[in-house]
Amino acid sequence: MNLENKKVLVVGLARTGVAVARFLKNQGARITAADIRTRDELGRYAQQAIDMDICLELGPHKAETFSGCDLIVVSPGVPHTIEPLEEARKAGIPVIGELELAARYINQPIVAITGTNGKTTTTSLVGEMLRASDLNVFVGGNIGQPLIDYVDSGLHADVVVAEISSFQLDTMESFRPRVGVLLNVSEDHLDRYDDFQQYVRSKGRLFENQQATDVAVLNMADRRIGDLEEIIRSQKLYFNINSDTADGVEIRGDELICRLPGRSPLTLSLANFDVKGSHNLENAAAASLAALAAGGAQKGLQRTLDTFGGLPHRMQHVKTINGVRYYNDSKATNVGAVMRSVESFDAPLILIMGGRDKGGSYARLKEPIAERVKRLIAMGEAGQKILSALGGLTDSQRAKSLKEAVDLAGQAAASGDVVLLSPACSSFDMFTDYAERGEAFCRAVEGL
Ligand code: UMA
Repeated sequence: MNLENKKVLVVGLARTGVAVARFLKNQGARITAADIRTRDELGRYAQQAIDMDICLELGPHKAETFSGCDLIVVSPGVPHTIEPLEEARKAGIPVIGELELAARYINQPIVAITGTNGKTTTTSLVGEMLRASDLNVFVGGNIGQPLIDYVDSGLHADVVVAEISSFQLDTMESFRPRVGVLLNVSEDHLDRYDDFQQYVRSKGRLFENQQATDVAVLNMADRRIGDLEEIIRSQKLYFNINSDTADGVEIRGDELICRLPGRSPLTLSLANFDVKGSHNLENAAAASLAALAAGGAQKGLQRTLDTFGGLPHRMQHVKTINGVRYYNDSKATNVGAVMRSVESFDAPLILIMGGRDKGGSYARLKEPIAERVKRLIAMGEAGQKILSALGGLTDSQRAKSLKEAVDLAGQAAASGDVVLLSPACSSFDMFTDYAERGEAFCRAVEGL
């Protein structure tokens, strides 16, 4: 792809947009970067673009800017259906996302991980397993560092491990992972998709360009994934298998039994795998399959399972105060994630939920809340909707801020209880992102 002197419009100027602009600049393209936010709102991103000496167009998008370029590269946070993009497509202008741009330049095998929940943990595990197998690995994508940074760096990893979101898949064309992992699909991002089916189809696009020599790692227990199977042409390996008739990984007690076609069965121990929740056993199983398929060695996988300590903001134990354990699960931004987290505890729970609603229903939480939650504290824009759906099932109350929610939880908790922040919502009504929300929770707990 020759970008020299091409007029390229970069839409969205946050982490992805800045990285794309930097790459395009190094390729000799003529760049305009457009973002609906103001310079003040964009902060350091606007400054980085100014330092690169590229043309900036901030505020409402202008149709003529979109129609007057050779190529448009969009960030994942920009809905691919906004009008100026639709108009540009009609005018024959190619519109691609950062993932597609990067994929066109990456010649190394890619292990791509998607799913509604567990992506970041699984991506980190695969990266660690391959590193512990003496491979040179780049880990990026939705996990934080855009893949285009890898391309721009000129580095040559043996394997690229990428966390991939549905938003990134919506704007791909030729992206073809050597190993694709689909962990699970449950309701999420219904503020961006017409319905759940559209979201599931978007996830299925991970396998769209795979060939018979590639590998698909799939969750056998997820019915929705079963619906996608017939469109997948690559070799299918399953986790959550419960018989030795399929190829893949069986979770048996604290062991993973891995059966890969043409290889002797191999056993990995989970005895020292210290990350809470049954969903994390699934993440470990999926990661092991993907790492083996990408050239990982048994020793490297085992060492990672023995030492992996989990990630911040995902079922992170913050502190125990007077026998009450406080957990930060700020990354649980949808109902499916909260269900798995709530089901991981046997102790009475005080659950803090809320933030910006994402358009789905909270009804699936009724049973676990009625069974396990002794008090529900709802906050943020979605607070009232959550209380209307779930408030009648247990003691419940509304908090004006996260700090107030933690104070109320601290007052209500008795020794042996667990206080869990697991919001089922995005953070954007009160914080920049889930990490800032999680840090605020930790500070509030420290202040108790
Ligand atoms: N914007 C426009 N026009 C629009 C809409 C938005 O200009 O019509 C602008 C916004 O004002 C904003 C920018 O576009 O400045 C949006 O950028 P972005 O949201 O893509 O932000 P990045 O910092 O580039 O972050 C993205 C991913 N964000 C999203 O998918 C929402 C990050 O995933 C990812 O880590 C990063 O690229 C690097 O690849 C975050 C995320 O929340 C963690 N992902 C979702 C999830 O995991 O559920 C999918």
